[in-house]
This record gives sequence, structure tokens and C-alpha cells, in this order.
Amino acid sequence: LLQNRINSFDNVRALSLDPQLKQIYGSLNNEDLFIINEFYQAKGFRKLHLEVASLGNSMQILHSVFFPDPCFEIPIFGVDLVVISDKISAAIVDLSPVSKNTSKFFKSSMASITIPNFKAFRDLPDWGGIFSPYVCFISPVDNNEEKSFLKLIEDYLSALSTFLNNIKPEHADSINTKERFNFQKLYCLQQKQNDKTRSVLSKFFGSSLANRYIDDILFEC
Ligand code: BLA
Repeated sequence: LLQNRINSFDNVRALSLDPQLKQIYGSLNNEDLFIINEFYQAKGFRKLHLEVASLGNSMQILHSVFFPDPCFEIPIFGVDLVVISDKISAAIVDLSPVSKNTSKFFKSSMASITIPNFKAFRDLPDWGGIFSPYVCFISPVDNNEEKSFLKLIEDYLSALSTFLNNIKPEHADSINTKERFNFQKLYCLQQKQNDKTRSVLSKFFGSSLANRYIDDILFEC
């Protein structure tokens, strides 16, 4: 789903990445871990990041963020699926804002997306002010809800493509571009406050490597 969407973008190309960071293997007390990263660039995006990770015997993660080129007025697409013991524990998807004044076009397109009546919506953490009013954060209760959530991811991706197709980039020096870049920096700063991500990575990598991974790979800006 994510890979297909990335391939559909104009001028898409893979970004080169240190092979040691592209595929990470390790083990801890007989528990294996691996992480696979893909990075792309495309028209409208400075970085498209796709990551799958299997950490120990019971946790798998799908993490993806599409960081826009700040010259384009398009939101930050982000998704995180955390599987614990074969069950999706956290499922979150959003198109997060990159400016103070969200366009009418954005609001009306998002309003046309229906978020299903999931049974277990979850509260956002304290650092979650970066997310839009359209963020969906749940623990799916069954297979049907998992499927509905995947469909929702698809809807958000379609909306993103629509925004992209209707946007003309602004100059790199424009005030709007700078504002959008600042929003992206704040997005990264806030995401770095997710202690759950940090503690899982620290358990396997040790804290200094975990911090480097968060700063340089997950939320570099
Ligand atoms: C939660 N993220 C979590 C949790 C874990 C991770 C273990 C707790 C699961 C739960 O509460 O049920 C771990 N996530 C990871 C790891 C990676 C990862 C190790 O991506 C990468 C290697 N997180 C993101 C992005 C978003 C995000 C892009 O990386 C949103 C678009 C959100 N994850 C997010 C939120 C929580 C979470 C909001 C809940 C945090 C909380 O409740 O405190």
C-alpha cells in the first residue's frame, strides 16, 4: 500500500543510505531483531521513509513518514502500527499540519473522509499537539477493524495525492516555506518525546545508539 503510493509519485528515486542503517540485524538474549529502512525522494517530498521492524519475539512495527518539501503546502503523512504478541496494540494515522492556517481545501477534503466507529479510540500523549484534528489513534479490537484501519490509511494517502496535484510550490525563501519548515522541525522535536519508542530501541541498541537512530533516521530534520 505505502510502497505503491510512493511509486506513484512523480520523479521518485531511492535515496542512498548507509547499508548499516538500511538493514539492521542483531540479537539480545536469544531474541532476534531486525529493521529494514527505505528512503525515497519525489516531487513534493524531501523524504519518504518506510520502515519495518521486528524487535524480539513479540513486537513488530510498521513506521512511515512522508516529510514534505517545505516549498509545498502539503501535510506530513505519518503512520505507526505497533504489533505486540500478534495483536495491533497501537494504530495511528494522520496528515499533520505544516502551517497555522489550514486551507479550506484541506478541511473540506478531510471532512469527506469517514473515520469508522472504532470501538477503542485512544488518547493522544502529551506531545501529540502536532497531530491534526483528523488524527485516528486506536487499538483495533478485531480483524474487521484492522481492515477498516488499512482502508483509512488508503483514504489519507489518496487525499495526500489530491493535495499534491493541486499545489504549486512556493519559493524556498518565502515566509510560508519557512513556516512549513518550522512546523516540520516541531513535528520531529515532539515525536522525539515518545518515550515508548525510545525505551524499546534502547532495550535492543543501548541508549546512545537508540538516540542516534531517533535523531538521524526516524526524526532527522
Ligand atoms: C506508541 N510506538 C508506540 C509504542 C511503541 C512504539 C512500542 C507503544 C505501543 C502502545 O502504546 O500500544 C515503538 N514505533 C515504535 C518504534 C518505532 C516506531 C520502536 O515507529 C520505530 C522503530 N510514532 C511514530 C509516528 C507516529 C507515532 C510516525 O513513529 C505517528 C504518526 C505515534 N506511537 C505513536 C503514538 C504512540 C505510539 C501517538 C502512543 C504513545 C503513548 O501512548 O504514549
